[in-house]
Amino acid sequence: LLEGTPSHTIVEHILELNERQDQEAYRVLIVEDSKTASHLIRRTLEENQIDTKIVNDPRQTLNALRQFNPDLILMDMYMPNCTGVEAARIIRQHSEFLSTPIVYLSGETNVALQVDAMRLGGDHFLTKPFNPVFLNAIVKSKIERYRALRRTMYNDSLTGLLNHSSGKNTLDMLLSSVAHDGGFLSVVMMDIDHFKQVNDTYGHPVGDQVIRSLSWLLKQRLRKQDIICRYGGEEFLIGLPHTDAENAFAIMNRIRQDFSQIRHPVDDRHFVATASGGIATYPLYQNGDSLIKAADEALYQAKRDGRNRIHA
Ligand code: GH3
Ligand code: MG
Ligand code: MG
Ligand code: MG
Ligand code: MG
Repeated sequence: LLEGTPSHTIVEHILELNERQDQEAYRVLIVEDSKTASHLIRRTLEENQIDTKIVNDPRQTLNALRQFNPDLILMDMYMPNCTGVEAARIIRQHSEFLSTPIVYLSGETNVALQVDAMRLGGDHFLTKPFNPVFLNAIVKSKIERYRALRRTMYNDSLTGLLNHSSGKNTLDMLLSSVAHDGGFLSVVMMDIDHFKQVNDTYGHPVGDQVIRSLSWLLKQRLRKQDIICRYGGEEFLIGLPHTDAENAFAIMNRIRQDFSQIRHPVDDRHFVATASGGIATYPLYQNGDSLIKAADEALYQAKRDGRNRIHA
């Protein structure tokens, strides 16, 4: 019923997971068959700096979700081809849209029917004619909570980077997209050297600061389409699409060098820390797990070779 081509790009997905979403304008998808009503809603939201996309044919909803990646869906109830409730049920069958807020905006005033609609995946019910101030307030508060929820689900709280599981999932998605287009994908495991000593000597909070400084450097140096994940305590998983082993080595070796130059302050003195990395590249390794395993083995080779180095 609502099928279409998947075109929500992987880069947008990573961007959104990479926490940089917070500076972006809120996005609302308006599913509404009436052109007049949808434009009135659009004007109301855009006056509040909310970006909108309108879908007049509800069968285009999934396509629009993938392309526009909204923070919230405003859903009409009665439309030709497909009702709002049917559209909501189909949206909820797709795990990536399981928690996207759906707010009904309908002329339906029968409470029993409103409750029915809410049982099938709705988050709120507003009636037409709507109060613009109230509509904006509901939309903004739902989106704030949705973004906060996503952050706690997908991002690490110390660094803001992808957490372990979202990093792995994103790597798998990136891998299928690279496999589809053809090309390389390099996976890097990077780990801070003798980090236990850093903690033991300077204390855990200073150790945290060292972890933050490496994550900051990675964010500064890598591209927006790259995956940067805090894989474990002082261990980072990095995915570099369309990058062969040689280029991955050059990029990561530069970052390694620059990290070793950072002065970490303690009281009126400072110390330096180093990190090691291992690289494995698709298509030599074919899936996420074997790439991670091979990158981990390369990392341990770098450690055995004396640390503060990248092993490709
Ligand atoms: P190697 O060079 O072989 O990697 O040695 P290492 O000491 O870094 O390795 P090891 O895995 O033995 O120690 C990692 C330490 O990182 C142990 C753990 O207490 C510490 N750690 C893990 N997570 C955090 C964190 O979030 N903050 C801080 N400050 N320390 C952490
Ligand atoms: Mg209608
Ligand atoms: Mg270790
Ligand atoms: Mg370590
Ligand atoms: Mg470690």
